[in-house]
Amino acid sequence: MRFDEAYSGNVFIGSHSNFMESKAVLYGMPMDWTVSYRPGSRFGPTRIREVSIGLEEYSPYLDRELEEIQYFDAGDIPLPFGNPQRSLDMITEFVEKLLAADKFPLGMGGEHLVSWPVMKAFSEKYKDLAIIHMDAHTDLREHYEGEPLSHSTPIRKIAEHIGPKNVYSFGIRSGMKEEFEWAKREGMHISKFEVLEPLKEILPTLAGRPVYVTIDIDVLDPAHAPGTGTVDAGGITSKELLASIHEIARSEVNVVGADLVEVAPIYDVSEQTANTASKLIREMLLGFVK
Ligand SMILES: [Mn+2]
Repeated sequence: MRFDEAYSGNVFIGSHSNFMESKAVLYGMPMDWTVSYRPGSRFGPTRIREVSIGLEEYSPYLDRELEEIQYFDAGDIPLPFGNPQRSLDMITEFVEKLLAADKFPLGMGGEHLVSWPVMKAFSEKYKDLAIIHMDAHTDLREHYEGEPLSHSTPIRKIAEHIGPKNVYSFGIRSGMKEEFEWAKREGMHISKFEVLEPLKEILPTLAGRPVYVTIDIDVLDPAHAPGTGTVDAGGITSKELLASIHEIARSEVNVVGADLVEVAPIYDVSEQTANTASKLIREMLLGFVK
């Protein structure tokens, strides 16, 4: 499995050519085999890279350029179609190598289930890990129609693995009553509907801790990001999501890794979703990689 050779295909703008010299590694997890509604997120990473050509390498928000952080685009993990367990095992193996090499992993989904093996690998390296999760959906199901490997279960899995009190969800506006009740009973933080304001209150309590940030593009309102599998009205603006990333970047938390998932380009002929995602990836690189 490739992880340290220069990727010969389409790469994200400003990618450094040398793995060894790079602090951060961008990688794709093109999997959508367990989605409950519309598939298509397997094509997210490729399209996010392609449209990144339209971005500037400089961020006026952070006054920083991609050149300053030296990141390496490793391409996509070649996941086997229709085999979720084998796919998750391959993701685990890949991320463990990046963590062993002391790289900052920045992942692109794919459906949200891909974040589960990634967060689990981080929890083995960082004992005091906390999760910041932005999403329209709770993702706290134990299973979907009897299937525990589902894109509606990753947050439940990591919450049970590291303890629900270490997981902080923001922007949530959809889920079963039982999921919200489980979170409340277990002491897991859920901010309904809003992201930026509750984040400002929570971040100081996480100062100094290793934090993994997982962002589902559907935290955005469908008006801002229609290109996703499970759209849900009433979300935040892209301006608020950018401000939230910058709030985390400027805080005292130690961001150790992150991902952006569920971009499904085929549902958005304007390509606004992929273009927004590529800007979010740039800001995550510039904000989170120190
Ligand atoms: Mn999700």
